Amino acid sequence: MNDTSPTRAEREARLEGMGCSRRRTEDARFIQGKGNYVDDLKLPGMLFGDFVRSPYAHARIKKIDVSKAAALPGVKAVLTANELKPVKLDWMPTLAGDVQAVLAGDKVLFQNQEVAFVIAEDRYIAADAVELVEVEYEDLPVVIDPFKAMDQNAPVLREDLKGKTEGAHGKRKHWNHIFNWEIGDQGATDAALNAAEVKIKELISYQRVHPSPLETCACVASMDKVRGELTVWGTFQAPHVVRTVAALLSGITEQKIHVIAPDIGGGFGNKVGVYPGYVCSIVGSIVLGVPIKWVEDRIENLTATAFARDYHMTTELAATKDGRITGLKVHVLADHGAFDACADPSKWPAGFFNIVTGSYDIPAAYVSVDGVYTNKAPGGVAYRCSFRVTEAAYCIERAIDVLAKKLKMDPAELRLKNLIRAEQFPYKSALGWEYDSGNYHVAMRKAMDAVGYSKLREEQRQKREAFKRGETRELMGIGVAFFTEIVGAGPTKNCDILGIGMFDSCEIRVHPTGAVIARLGTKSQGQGHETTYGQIIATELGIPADSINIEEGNTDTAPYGLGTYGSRSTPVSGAATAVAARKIKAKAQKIAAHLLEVAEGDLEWDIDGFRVKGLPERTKSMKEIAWAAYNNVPPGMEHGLEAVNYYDPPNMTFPFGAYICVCDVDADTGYTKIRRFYALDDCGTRINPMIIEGQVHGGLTEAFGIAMGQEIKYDETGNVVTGTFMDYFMPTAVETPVWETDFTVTPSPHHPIGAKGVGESPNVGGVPAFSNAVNDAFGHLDIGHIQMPHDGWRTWLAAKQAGLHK
Ligand code: MCN
Ligand code: CUM
Repeated sequence: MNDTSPTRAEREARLEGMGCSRRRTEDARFIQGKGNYVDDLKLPGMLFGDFVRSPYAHARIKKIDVSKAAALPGVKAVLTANELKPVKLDWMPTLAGDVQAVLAGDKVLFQNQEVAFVIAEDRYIAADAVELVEVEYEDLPVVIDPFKAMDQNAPVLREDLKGKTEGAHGKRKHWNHIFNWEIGDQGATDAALNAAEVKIKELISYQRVHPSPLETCACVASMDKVRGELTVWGTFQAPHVVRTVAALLSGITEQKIHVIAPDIGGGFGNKVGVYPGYVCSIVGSIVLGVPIKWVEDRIENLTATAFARDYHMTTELAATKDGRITGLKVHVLADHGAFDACADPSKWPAGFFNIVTGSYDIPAAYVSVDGVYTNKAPGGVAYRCSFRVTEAAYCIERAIDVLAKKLKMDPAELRLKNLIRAEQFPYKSALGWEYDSGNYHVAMRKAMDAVGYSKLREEQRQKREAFKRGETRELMGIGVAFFTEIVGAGPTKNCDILGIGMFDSCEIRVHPTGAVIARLGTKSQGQGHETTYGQIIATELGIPADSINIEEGNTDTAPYGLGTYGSRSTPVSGAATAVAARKIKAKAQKIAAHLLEVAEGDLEWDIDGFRVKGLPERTKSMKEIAWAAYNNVPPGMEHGLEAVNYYDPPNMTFPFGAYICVCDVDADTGYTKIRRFYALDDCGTRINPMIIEGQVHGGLTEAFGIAMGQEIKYDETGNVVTGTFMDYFMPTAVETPVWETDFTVTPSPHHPIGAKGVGESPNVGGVPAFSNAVNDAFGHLDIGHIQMPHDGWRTWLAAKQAGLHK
């Protein structure tokens, strides 16, 4: 044997495959300012669009006069609902089965709703022209508080639905009611509550927040009238879905529509849906025959595009005296704003909120969700949400702490007592899910050991004594959260978007020199897909990740896919990638057998090629096989080396984690300092540990923002009072705590590489950990659940209510 030939370890390392903390390939362009975002696109003759928006939250439009705006030099067109009506585009369908006004015709229903679209030679002229559009409004009474939406004297918000007693998800009880969604066994749950030795009931609210990605939503629409083809570049998390919607709405046949999502500066769910800006740009381009760019500003993004949460969860738990949970009942009042524009899989009006039994073996559960209209911006699912799993995890994790307080039991102890045990997997939950795998007690104990949990409790006890003696004004809080996520939508049997099943896809081509291009139906917005999909292929095919290009976001070249959200890329497209690679490997094995003149069965895989069993020096590397695929294939075999897979997952994946937060609250100012934050995540097989850590850091920072300060707030007239980053809390490196990350590995048994998603986990588990910590600081005092966000004001108020101020 030649001693300069690489060792097996060296061959393995050269691949930079799964498990390797490979540096992000996309960062080479991002850190040099060489990314290619929508706003970087400059086309000849391109015009710019800008919206006239409503200052009112609810008002009748008496008159729109665009004459002054249209007369401004440089203005090319002004669209109102009247112009959109003839082409039936004044309304558009939402992903939730509702309709949404593209431009308001008779009425506006939320502040900053789109009323007219001005198209001009540049962005500044467009903005000036917006000021010249005269709209006469007659203001109407508003509904801001969702608890008053279904009052008998509540104003009718959606006149377009007047008299409709059936909505997209069944009966409507009131003119401002959208749907009721029920799941679980109400009888058994009520029986558990009636028989309970101990029970709690608490209204747990998760405030309205906004994902606010660094790059706002944007598009460029370009109609080529000669070829009859429409190209739309946009900040799309789901480009193929946009193409299908555009085809259905415009009547242009789908092959003549090209949707391209270039680099995206953060999506976080904000860029899943279709917005009026896209429709107006497309219509404008079709009418004028030139490209039209629309880029939102920050205020528009914060006040008019998809918000998140706004869930008000009345939660009841039943338990025995020694802390066995026997039942869970939740009623949710969901504030959807003016239109139900939630981006859930079609059959799930409340997303996967029925994961609300969490990580616990709860025998009986029942959930009922009522969605209502209010005079607020539409949206509903966005912001690292996993389709309402954030709300569900917050609900159960707060409720567990409330119960622990009532039982005078340690909250970690109560969790350990009720966590699903390893031997119960696959575990069927009372609300219908089959959890694929988990080892919860191991994770929980590892987390508690890592932070020195019992020592922390002892320190807290001493600090409380010191507080009583007047030696400190600080309250120490310890927040525990154990979450179970549900990601990987989804099995097409119960998940679709507008009727298209939620499979996903990967097409891999191996070129003669052994280099690869792989194309996928998902779309990275910062998650590092170009790096990590390459790692899956590297391991599966024994080709160095550096020789593999990953391409996403072009509907002309990528196989049809449903896009990136709900942390589905790894569970669905990651699986498609592995399966496509395995198809190639199967063909490669036949070619290798032909080249080595042995039977296929005599070969075994070895890192980067095949070798003859028992004769390890007789090998064919994948590189050699790739060359042969183009000139020397077995008789009867087609040339080439490529495969495509459309993967329909048999089940969701269920990542989980144990988070612990330690904080100190200043009783006099309400200021909360996060002293420590420990996050243990289990996402099954880890593809790139460094990227996972980055995902967790980012998600925890967003969780910190939400728990400690974010809220999209309206005053009683429906005026948004948090429309800028001066008023909407955006944590910077200054406030953000230091994160300690950790992991366990429990592979998914049904996923080809055992991987589960992780992108949203830190937000799902992070928020309850922060909130439990702040609430726990007051754990020894006679004060109920403190609502989020835990800004200084609310926490100060809690201290005051607890009698801590003189
Ligand atoms: N990963 C891994 N091993 C695993 C699981 C994931 O190495 N076992 C890697 C993946 O290869 C991928 C990343 O972690 O590079 C995230 O994968 P996954 O959990 O599958 O999530 P998605 O790629 O589908 O991303 C969506 C998710 C969502 S829904 C939101 S919201 C969110 C999030 O990702 N938006 C983000 N993280 C974000 N990160 C950035 N930078 N920007 C956003 O907009
Ligand atoms: Cu819900 S935010 Mo992500 O699914 O894009």
